Amino acid sequence: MTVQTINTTPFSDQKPGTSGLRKRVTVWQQPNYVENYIQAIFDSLEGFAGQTLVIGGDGRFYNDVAIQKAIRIAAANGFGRVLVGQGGLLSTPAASNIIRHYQAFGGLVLSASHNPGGPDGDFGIKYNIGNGGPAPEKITDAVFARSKVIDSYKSEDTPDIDLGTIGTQKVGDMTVEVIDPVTDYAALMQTLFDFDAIRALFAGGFRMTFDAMHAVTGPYAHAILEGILGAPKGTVINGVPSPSFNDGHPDPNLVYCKDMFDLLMTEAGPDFGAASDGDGDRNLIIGKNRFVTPSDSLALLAANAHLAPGYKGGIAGIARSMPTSAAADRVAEKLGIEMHETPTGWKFFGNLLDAGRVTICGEESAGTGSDHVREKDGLWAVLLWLNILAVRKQGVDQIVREHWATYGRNYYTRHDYEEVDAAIANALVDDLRGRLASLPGQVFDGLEVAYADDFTYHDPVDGSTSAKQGIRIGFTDGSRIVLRLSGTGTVGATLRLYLERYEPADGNHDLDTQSALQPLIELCERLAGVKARTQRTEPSVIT
Ligand code: VG1
Ligand code: CO
Repeated sequence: MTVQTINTTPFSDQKPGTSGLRKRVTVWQQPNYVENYIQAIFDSLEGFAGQTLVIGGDGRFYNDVAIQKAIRIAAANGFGRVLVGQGGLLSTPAASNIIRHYQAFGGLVLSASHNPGGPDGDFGIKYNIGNGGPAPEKITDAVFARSKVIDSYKSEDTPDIDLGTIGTQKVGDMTVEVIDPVTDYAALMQTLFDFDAIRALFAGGFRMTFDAMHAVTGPYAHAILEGILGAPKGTVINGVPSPSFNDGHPDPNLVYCKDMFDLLMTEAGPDFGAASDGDGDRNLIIGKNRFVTPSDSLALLAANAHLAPGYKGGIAGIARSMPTSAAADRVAEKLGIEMHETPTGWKFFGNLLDAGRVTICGEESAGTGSDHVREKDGLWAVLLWLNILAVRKQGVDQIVREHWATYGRNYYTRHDYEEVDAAIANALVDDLRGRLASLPGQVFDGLEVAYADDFTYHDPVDGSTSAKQGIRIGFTDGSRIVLRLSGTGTVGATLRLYLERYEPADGNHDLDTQSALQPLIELCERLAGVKARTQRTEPSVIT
């Protein structure tokens, strides 16, 4: 077996977005596209000779092909060992755990997360560093720069390795270990949560449905919920990973999990419903007659985390992405702990977690996690909810209501306009940005603008700065409009509008969310003109 150096020409579009490089499968299938990108990653790193690389993905179409390429390139570049999940599977949080647990140099996480898969769907590759978290911008910028000038890549000339059998194989001088994707993750969960209490909850007749959406969490949920915790067979639905997600859209929201939501709104349905996305890092939480918004879930988990053994000493601080509602801020204030607002994307939480300044992090996009790994973690959120339900012996609805009665309620919604013409979307954002300075002090329908800016993040740990992270328009009553462009889409541009209004602890917590936010939705249209400029009559998705 020999190392080959193969000439290539660069691609101009390998710029990592919010979470790695995501493209249509057909883009990845271009000759050398995968190879160039992986070599550009390795060229941007130093000191990995003889070290361990973790590789795994969500099992979507092209996962197997890309993994074989990644192994050959890793061997040729001098990695000493690759740890890869059996069948090429590792959920994103499990991959983060494996990197940390085995002190790997880093990892390649192959996923396009909640985007549809299959030959006409999306695929993605993300590099994670030794702390288990997504590479910071310093590295992703270097990868993009390298990808634009790359002229060769290295690959070991070797047949495909067998990903189906657990055990050790050799590729050139490198060892490849195929490991069980679930074992280490399940062991970690047992250190954090009171499994006896959750087992007793299920034994007492508590019923839940977990929708794995034909994606990577199936094996994890089967093993942990139905296996270790004794939930009845059938608790996990759509639990066999499929390369096309059964032609579905593995995004756990009220659009794609509508059937489960409807079931939870009936007396005959289960007590608790949950779901996770393609790569297992997102979570959807629904109680009987109560959908919990991700922003509220973050606040609730932070307020109740001490009920789980892993957090019984209390939490050091909370971080949320900028567009996430301020519900968690009120919890941090009450607990007297640090609160941080970061740009969208989990990579911005890594430094705060490493420095021990925050324990729990979350995003409005159904991502919640803690310092146990450096990714958001769908099943972790579900298990923490189960632990809290088991200890408090109350239903989700009651817990949510008590929370609002203590902290007030942040009515919150996100309106997405997908596949918008990129030129129109960019012009819209640029125009609004140009008018921001004139907004503070102006009053619109009784709402006075308190501040208007384009969010710039100053990382308090490493001093780095990230500018242009989304437009925020805040009002004196605590309401807020946020507008930003998605960094994970693969076709055209996606405009996200985030709307929030605070209702105090003694206020009305029973309004319909869309009606409660209607004045802000109208004001947003007046200020930004999204519908007018995109010629759309309504958002593609409302969450
Ligand atoms: C979206 C979400 C963001 C999340 C990212 C990756 O990014 O808004 O909160 O971190 O997806 O999640 P954007 O740039 O499209 O808004 V995942 O589960 O797709 O890895
Ligand atoms: Co995801």
